Amino acid sequence: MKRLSALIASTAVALAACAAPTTPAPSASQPTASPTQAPAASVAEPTKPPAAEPTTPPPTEVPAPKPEKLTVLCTPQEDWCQAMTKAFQDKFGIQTSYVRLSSGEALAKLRATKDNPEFSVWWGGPADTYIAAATEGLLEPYISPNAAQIPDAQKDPNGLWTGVYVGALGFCSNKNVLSQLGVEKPKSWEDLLNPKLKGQVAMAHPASSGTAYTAVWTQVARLGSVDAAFEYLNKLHQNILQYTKSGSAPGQMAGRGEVAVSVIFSHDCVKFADEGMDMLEVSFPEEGTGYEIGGVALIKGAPEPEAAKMWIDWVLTAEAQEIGPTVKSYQLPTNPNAKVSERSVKLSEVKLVDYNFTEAGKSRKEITKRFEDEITVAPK
Ligand code: S7P
Repeated sequence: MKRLSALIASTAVALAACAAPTTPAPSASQPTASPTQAPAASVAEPTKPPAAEPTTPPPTEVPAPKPEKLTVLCTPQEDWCQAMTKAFQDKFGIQTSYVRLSSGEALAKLRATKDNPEFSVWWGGPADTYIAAATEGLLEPYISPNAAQIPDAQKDPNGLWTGVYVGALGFCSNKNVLSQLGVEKPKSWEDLLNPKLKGQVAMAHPASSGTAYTAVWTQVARLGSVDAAFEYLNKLHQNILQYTKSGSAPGQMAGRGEVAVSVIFSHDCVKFADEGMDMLEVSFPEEGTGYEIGGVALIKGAPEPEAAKMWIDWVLTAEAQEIGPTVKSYQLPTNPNAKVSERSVKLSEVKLVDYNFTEAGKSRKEITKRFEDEITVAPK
């Protein structure tokens, strides 16, 4: 039998060598096209083997080599980035590293490195910044087979980004500071304009932070126009102590008592409270609040495209989406089969504005520039 196999192999090699140069290499599913050539099996094996003997399996395609490493552009909290990359590395044996950047910084990095990308996949951060990146041609479409499980409203139909979690924006206040100031916890956007809160409110800068951009677009959505949103933001500016770079940093400022109120994602407030800042409390504006769809996307020109696709496939699974709560990241999973933590704020329990992610994403550049030109420089 061994000799028969050797004969088959050598005959197949000889026939392949004779083939015209444009003919693709023969494979198991695609025999050589030349009608004048007898199929290799009938040349090498003129007689049928006895029924009882196993037949020689047809040659199979050589599997692609396993990817060795992956570099992730990671936008959520540092400890979640660590937990996710470690779990992926342990599961697939791919050496996985990450750099954590806020959404706007991530977008700036993708722009700056578009001719020679450093990262293969971007994970986390609100979808509007992914839409901004896609508009600039910085992302590569990839429809994961696992994206079928994700609701249509939480993914791009062309696979430019896919939702991995959702969460609502809220107010994260320090109960002690509020009581010292004699102010109730805020229940409306108008409450943030209370003169008693002068220098007592913090949020991030929308150019660097996806959280803050969500807060800005929320004003556009609830007030009906960009001009009306900027009128509100101008008034709010009077009470702002600081615009931070990272979206969640204002929650920690509130936790340390540096301000009374911060505008952050509600799940980040719950995380900080669970991590020991237990004087923090979440509230929501009665007019309605914005929310995020945290995304994942393949980066155009990714140096490790196969590993990046494996990452995307994996982060859409219930298993991967259940890692967040192990590090007190309580965003809601987009995979309906993933368990939801009791500590997660359910979107159905909060009044939401009609948040148009596509419009928000396409307007990002213009709105963040206007914020820089009109709000940050405005006198107090
Ligand atoms: O901390 C988790 C989280 O709030 O971080 C993302 C956030 O937008 C990234 O930070 P920046 O605001 O600094 O861009 C959110 O997607 C996520 O829920």
